[in-house]
Amino acid sequence: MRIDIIATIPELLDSPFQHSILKRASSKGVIDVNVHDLRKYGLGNYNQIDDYQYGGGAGMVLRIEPIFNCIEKLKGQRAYDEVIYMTPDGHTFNQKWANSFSLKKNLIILCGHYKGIDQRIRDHLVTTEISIGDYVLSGGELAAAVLVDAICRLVPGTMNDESSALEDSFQDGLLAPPIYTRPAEFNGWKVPEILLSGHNANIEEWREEMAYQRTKALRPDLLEDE
Ligand code: 6GU
Repeated sequence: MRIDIIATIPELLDSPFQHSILKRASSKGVIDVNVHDLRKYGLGNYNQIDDYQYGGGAGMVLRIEPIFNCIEKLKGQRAYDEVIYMTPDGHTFNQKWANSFSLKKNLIILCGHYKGIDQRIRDHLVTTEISIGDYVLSGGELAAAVLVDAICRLVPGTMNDESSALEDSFQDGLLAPPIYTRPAEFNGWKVPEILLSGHNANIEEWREEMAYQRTKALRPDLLEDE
């Protein structure tokens, strides 16, 4: 899988992609993440990427040409499944979106900044608009890092323990059950007896029940959704 991220502050993505799962994924060659600095496609001597809005109003708007040129260049090199625009007014990202994107081959993720981007980019170049929640970030880069992390860990070959992605909260529509490690007792706080029993079938049943109870208590909306 290849992901091309178009960013106005590419430095914001350095740290996330040099660590953890994403680093492992790219060093294994399973996932190839490329960050493109929009300013390299800027106009004139000052590499201008933004401008005042027509009709007045505070805040600068990203211009069409640099984004168009960057996307066209990429599209000239390979076919893309999606051009995703990160924006607070997009579809709210969740595990279903992550699953669906993880099945794609080539993705472009466009990060906005300032007031936003010229609407014509959204109308003609973007295929899907995604938000990571109901709050406003100053740019799309951190949101893109969240998206890429959630997607990458679903691509086979990126996780050490393949089955663990399947056991995540949300993957089956439920929150994950509680987990424990040694010691079996600390400060008088005990690990549930059943986990020490060695009865795998009973343990599995207990985990399913706990996942259900937790979901019912903390996120009843997940049970109503289906
Ligand atoms: Cl994708 N972008 C920005 N700027 N703010 C957000 C967001 C995205 N998702 C939630 N807030």
